Amino acid sequence: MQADDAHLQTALDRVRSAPDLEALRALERESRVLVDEGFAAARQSPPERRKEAFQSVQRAKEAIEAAIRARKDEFEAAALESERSGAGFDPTLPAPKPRRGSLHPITQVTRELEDLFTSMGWRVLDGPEVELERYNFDALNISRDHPARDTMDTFRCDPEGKLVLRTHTSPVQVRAMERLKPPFRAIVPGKVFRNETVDASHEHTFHQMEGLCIDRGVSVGHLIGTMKTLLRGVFGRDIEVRLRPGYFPFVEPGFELDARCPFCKEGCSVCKQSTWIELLPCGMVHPNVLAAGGIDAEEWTGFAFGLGLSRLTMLRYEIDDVRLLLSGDPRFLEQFA
Ligand code: FA5
Repeated sequence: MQADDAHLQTALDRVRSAPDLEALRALERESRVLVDEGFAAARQSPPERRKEAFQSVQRAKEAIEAAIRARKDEFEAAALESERSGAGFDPTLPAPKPRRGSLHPITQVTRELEDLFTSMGWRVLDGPEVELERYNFDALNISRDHPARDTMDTFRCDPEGKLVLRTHTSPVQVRAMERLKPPFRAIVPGKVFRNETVDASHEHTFHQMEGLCIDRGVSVGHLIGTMKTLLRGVFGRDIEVRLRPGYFPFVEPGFELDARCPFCKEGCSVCKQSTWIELLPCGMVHPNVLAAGGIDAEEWTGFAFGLGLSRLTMLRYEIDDVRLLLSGDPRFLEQFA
């Protein structure tokens, strides 16, 4: 093919009148073959005419490419115009179904517990996730040299270590005492953070729910009764509990509360064949903590508990790896829709 060739004119006419994009693509392939043939013929021409022959094919090639580009632009403009004008749009077609999200299993358990506790006259409180060291440790009677304060366990937010990512929901105990007049009862669901080595049962970021009841004459009996009500709410039936001694500087006496395994009678993998599940630490509020919250320990007493919400959610839905909870994996989350 050459620029002055009648072939070129025909090719250009065909490109300009191509009926659609598909036909244009076929013409594009065809013209490439013709151009290649044109260059091959130019190579064979006598030396004195060769340069001119090459230039002529090159001009033809450029003319065809420009015509193809222009025709493509016309098709694109027409497609856009038809889309804008609404042609081909059928308003009677059903709309695509929106994908519905669902509540995260931890949120579901949290809301159930909030309903349960508010029905018993408890209030729901919140507290900061970035916490002052004073509330996270000092006001809770946790000594300066306690190992929990170590950076191995606690994420610190400033070089002086005055700000930490709260390691538990217990700091809200003291914040609540400062804000509310006794008697009061409150739960505090929320996220906590620990510099942990992560495995199937330990996360660096997990959920707890603090409980705090301050009144006159509060006893361990009130604590046990409240915990049994909590378990009945979560598992839908009465579940036996037992207390073992446990040490936390902010309660005295302190306990670990175990619940009878809700899944078996003789022992299973969830309860590690013991028929008991370690559920939550709890105890009677230490007088030093009441004092730190500005409450007269001579007049007022209280109990507190620190429920591992992530662990309870795992128990409730038989989830075997805590890391799934905050993985954000839709395949996991879709199961709770
Ligand atoms: C505490 O955090 C105390 N503040 C609880 C408390 C409150 C005691 C009030 C007395 C009175 P502990 O470190 O044991 O305690 O954590 C409480 C619960 O959080 C544990 O029983 C467990 O269920 C859960 N938990 C602890 N570490 C992790 C972790 N790395 N990943 C997931 N859950 C965890």
